[in-house]
Amino acid sequence: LSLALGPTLAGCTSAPQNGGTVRQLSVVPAPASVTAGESAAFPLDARVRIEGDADAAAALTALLEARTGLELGASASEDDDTGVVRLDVDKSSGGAESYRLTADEASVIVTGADAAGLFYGVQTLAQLVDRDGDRWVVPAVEIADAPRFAYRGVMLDVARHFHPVETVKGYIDRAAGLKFNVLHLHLSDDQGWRIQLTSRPELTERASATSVGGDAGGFYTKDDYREIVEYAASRHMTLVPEIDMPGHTHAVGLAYPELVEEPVITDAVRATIEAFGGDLPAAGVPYEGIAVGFSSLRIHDEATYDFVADVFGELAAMTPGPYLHFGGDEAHGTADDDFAEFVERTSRLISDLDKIPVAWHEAGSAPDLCDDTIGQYWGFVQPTEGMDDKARAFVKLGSQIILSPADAVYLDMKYDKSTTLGLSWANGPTSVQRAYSWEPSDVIDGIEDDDILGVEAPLWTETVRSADDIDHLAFPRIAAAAEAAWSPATGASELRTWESFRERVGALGPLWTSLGIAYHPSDEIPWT
Ligand code: TNX
Repeated sequence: LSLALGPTLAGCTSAPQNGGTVRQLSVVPAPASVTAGESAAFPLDARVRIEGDADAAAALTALLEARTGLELGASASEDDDTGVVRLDVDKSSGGAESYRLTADEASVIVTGADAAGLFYGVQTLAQLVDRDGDRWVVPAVEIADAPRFAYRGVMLDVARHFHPVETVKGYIDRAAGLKFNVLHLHLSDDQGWRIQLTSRPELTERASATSVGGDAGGFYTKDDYREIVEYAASRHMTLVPEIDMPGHTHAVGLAYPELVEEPVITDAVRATIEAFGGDLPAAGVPYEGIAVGFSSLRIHDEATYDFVADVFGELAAMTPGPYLHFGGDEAHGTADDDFAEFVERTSRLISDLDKIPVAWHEAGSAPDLCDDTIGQYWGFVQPTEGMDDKARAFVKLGSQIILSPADAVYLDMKYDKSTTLGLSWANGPTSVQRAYSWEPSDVIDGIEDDDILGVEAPLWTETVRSADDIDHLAFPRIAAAAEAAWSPATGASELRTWESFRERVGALGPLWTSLGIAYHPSDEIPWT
């Protein structure tokens, strides 16, 4: 059902067409510029021809078929006087990943400055498709769009619960549709090691069988990993593998007991076990609980650095993208000096492999960190406990940070008290409105757009077992993270308000349903 919602994007009004009515132009993340066109809408039917770039045409055909059931071009003929969708790359048309989209009653023209830009234009086009009476249309519009940040990431924790290749591919499609361009995989944690390495076969042989709560584990073979890398690349996403160190390494001890310290049972560990149940971690026994901060690699043993060199050396060779993430979070079982020594050596080792090291913000406390290390901030939107100082340290090195403020973009938080899945440690549950209502340049004093590589939304999986669980927690909040990463800053566009966002997201319900996305039908959103 189409609804007239009055004024549309950026102060424009789209005229009702042919007696029907058209909703506001519902593009998420909000484009840099949108102007409603004067003409009637472009009618979408089986006679429409798609011309130009073959990859983009295939992506668009699949999306339109899912959304409308129409097989475009099925009854087109060359001399037909019917509409054309034209998809091209033109390097001179704008900056990296940008595109332009013009729709009028005769044609839809999408021009990307590169293949990624064209792909994003296609995603926008799929969102614009609407029902007008008994026909499908693309409303007349002119869009010029480009990303605010170069790095727009989602993270999936495949260590707490293992998620098979098909689920990862599904998440890549979902994220790419919202113009994310990085998939960060959290490949190891206390509960399991999830990536096969030829240099260290014992890791997956001995430390991958279980997950949180006694659920089955699993791991990616080297072929699986290649398949994920290639699938991500086909959706213009770069894979960033994370091996978390020196904490979060209990599973390493199942394969190599000589590399890890005895578990350190802090008060926080006890408190988590009291709240959520489970056994105390014990050396050599798979850990199936959700406490953090009890494990550590041995810092003063060269065998540890042989291990680190093998792991990242092999990962570097398997990973075409520029980044290797070495964790560094919550190493409460490691003394401060030891932590600094470890992250300094590991960051340098990764840099010597010609990769860019990435670490959670705690690594910023090390005075001699390799100066190209990217820091990933997971503190709150209003920083506490000096976490902002640690984030600023990366910028002082001359590097940049990725923003993942936990109380806004951690997709594993509950929506409200009644949500069955998810955690709530990050300032209580995270409503969709709270997930939306933050501005990247306001999080850390002294850090501006140039210091921010991008925004990433992590999904930790202590409570997340299936693809539907992922969808339920991610959608719709992932769309808020997409908007923080891609769209103009709050205040720089009329679209960047909660009111506009909730209307635009609400109109995406039918598209998401047609793509099989099991989104949470939050009552904060006016779904249509
Ligand atoms: C914190 S914040 C973690 C993860 C947990 C997550 C659960 C950070 C870098 N680490 O180990 O899975 O909270 O929300």
